[in-house]
Amino acid sequence: MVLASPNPIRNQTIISNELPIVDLMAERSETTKLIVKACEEYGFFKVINHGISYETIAKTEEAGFGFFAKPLCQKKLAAPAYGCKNIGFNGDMGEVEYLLLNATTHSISQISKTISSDPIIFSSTVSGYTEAVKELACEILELMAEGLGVPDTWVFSRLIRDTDSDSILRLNHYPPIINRDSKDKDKSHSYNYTKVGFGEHSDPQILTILRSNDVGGLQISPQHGVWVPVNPDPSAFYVNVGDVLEVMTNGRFVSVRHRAMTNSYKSRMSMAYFGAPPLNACIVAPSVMVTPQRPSLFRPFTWADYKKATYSLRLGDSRIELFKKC
Ligand code: GA4
Repeated sequence: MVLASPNPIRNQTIISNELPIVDLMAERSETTKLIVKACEEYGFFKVINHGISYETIAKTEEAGFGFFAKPLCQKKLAAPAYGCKNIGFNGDMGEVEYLLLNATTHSISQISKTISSDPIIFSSTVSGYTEAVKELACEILELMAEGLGVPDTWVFSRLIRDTDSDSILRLNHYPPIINRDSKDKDKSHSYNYTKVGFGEHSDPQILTILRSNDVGGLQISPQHGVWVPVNPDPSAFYVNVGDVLEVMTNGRFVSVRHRAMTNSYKSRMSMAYFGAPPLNACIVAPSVMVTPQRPSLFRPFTWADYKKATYSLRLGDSRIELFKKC
């Protein structure tokens, strides 16, 4: 069903659509097929029956909201892990504040001292969550390899299990746009008044495991100029293919472009785990992904090369293009 877009971002079609749902308790061969199809068509799916406890998720959400509720001057003490409105280093901005943490227990424990007055609790909560979503990412990557017929089913997950993996955890807080006490409330007649929280981009890493509270805002773009809103489901995880996985599947899986919009009245908080390789890992598709019908699309590179290119470009730029064979 195609709906006329009532939001202020013009010339874009908003499509309401059912996105793929993967049940991790379902029969394995069905699950692998469904995951492969979802990654080829959308680069995106929802996971239910994922096995991560409500408590693990709720405690981390609470720790995140607790931090974002602090006065700005206190939050700034956590810089550069904390940022407000700035995205990357090249002038991108959004209606978002965030915590960006290296996803290792040691690093989380160090940075927690600047984030929380109870760093031991904060650190054990966030590390527990990070370990749980990392395991989920590995399980999904192994199902993907199996579904693709790659004999070494650890070929993708090994990169994020590596102790030198460059994975990160990001908590994004999107404050509501309309402050009921201010003159902004005049805008409230426009029932979904919204702004871009985090602009259109693809994720550079291997796989992203995303969870948000019950406030919508995430949209994916399966085609240029088409946006599909993703219904919030705090009990589920959303998974998207990153650029490195697109390369490692020789273009079979798509690294979907997506963005996050703010909500008029409610705070949205998302927690994204970005599973990444070690800096020195060579990114190349396993041989079964390359056939005479599907010749190799990308030249080999290291994650350090890709990360450097990522940070030298703007948020919405396509980085993967730079690594295509001529
Ligand atoms: C998008 C995905 C992750 O949030 C992120 C972002 C990173 C950043 O905020 O520092 C980037 C962005 C993201 C891609 C392009 C570059 C780098 C901001 C930016 C302009 C942490 C990541 O790895 O890439």
